[in-house]
Amino acid sequence: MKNRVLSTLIAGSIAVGALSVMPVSAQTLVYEDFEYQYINDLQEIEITGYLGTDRYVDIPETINGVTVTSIGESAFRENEYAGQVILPRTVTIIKKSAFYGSKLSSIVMKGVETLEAHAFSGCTSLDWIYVDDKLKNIHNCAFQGTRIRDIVIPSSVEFVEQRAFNNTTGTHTVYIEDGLTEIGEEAFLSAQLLDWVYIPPSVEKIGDYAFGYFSFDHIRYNENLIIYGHEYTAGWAYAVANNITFREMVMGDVDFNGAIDSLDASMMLSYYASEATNGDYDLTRVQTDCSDVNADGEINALDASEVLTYYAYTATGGTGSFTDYLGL
Ligand SMILES: [Ca+2]
Ligand SMILES: [Ca+2]
Repeated sequence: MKNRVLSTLIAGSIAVGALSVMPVSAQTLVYEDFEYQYINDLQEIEITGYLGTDRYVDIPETINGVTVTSIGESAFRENEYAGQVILPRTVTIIKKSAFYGSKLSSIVMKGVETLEAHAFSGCTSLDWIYVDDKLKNIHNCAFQGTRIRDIVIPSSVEFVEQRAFNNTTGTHTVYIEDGLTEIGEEAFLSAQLLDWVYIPPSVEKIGDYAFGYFSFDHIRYNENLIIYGHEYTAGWAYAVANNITFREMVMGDVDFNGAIDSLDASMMLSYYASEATNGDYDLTRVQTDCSDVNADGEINALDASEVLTYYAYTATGGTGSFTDYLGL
C-alpha cells in the first residue's frame, strides 16, 4: 500500500529553534489518488484533496482500516477532472466549498447528512445527484449555480438555508417531501424556468424571494408557475401573496381539473401500463401522489377502479368526498 507523508500542515508560525510536536492528525497523507488526514482522534479519515486525473472517482470506504467519513473543505475545489463521483455510505459530511467550481457532473452520496455552505457551488455541470433519506441539512449556497433540472428534497431534510439552490437557472420542478419545516431566503431564486413546486404541509416558513427571479428590481415568476399543496398552509399563503397559480392536491384528481372522473382513471391505467412496458407515459410526482388512492404504494387497476366506482356514485347523486367514500 502506497502511503507516504506528502506535506505537513502547521497551524500558525513556529518560532525559530522551538521544538515542535506535530500531531498526526494535522498531517496530509496520500493514498492512491487521494490526499487525506486523520480526524477525531485518529478514529476517522477525511479526504482533503484529489491528485488523480480520472473522470470516474470512487472514494474508498476505508484507508488502512480506518473509515472515511468526510470530504474536507475545498478538497475538490476547482478540480478539472473528477466528473462522476461515488461516495461510500460512510461519508456523512461534505464540508465547505468541497467541490466549489469543479467539473463535477454527478455524485452519489448515500450516507451524507450535512452539506456545508457552497459544497457544490459553481459546479455548472452538476445535473445528477443521488441522496438517501439520511440528508438533514442543506446549508447556504450548497447547490448555487448548478444545473439540476428536477429538484427533490427528501423528507429527512430539516432545513434548506438561504440561497441553497440560488441561480439554478435550468430548474423546472421542485418537489419537497413532507418533513421540511423552513425554506430559507432566496433558496430557489433565479429559477426562471420553474414550472411547478410542491410544498408539503410540514413547511411552516418560506423566506423572502424563495422562488422566482429578479427583473428590474422586482421579483417575477414564470407565468406558467404552479404551486401544488394544501389550503391554509405556508405554501398556499405564499402562492396567494405572490399571485401564483395554486392547485390543491386532491386524491384521485390526477389532472387537477377539480373533478374525479374517468379521465383520471384512464391516466392511472396509462401510467400502470407504461410502467409495465416501455415507460413512455409518465406522470409527475404530484400526479402519482394523487393516483395511489387505496394507499398500497402502487398505482394500478385497483386505484382506477376506485375512481370509476366513486365517479358512478357521484354521477347518480351520491355526495361526500372521495376520501370519505374510500374510508381513508
Ligand atoms: Ca380530474
Ligand atoms: Ca394503489
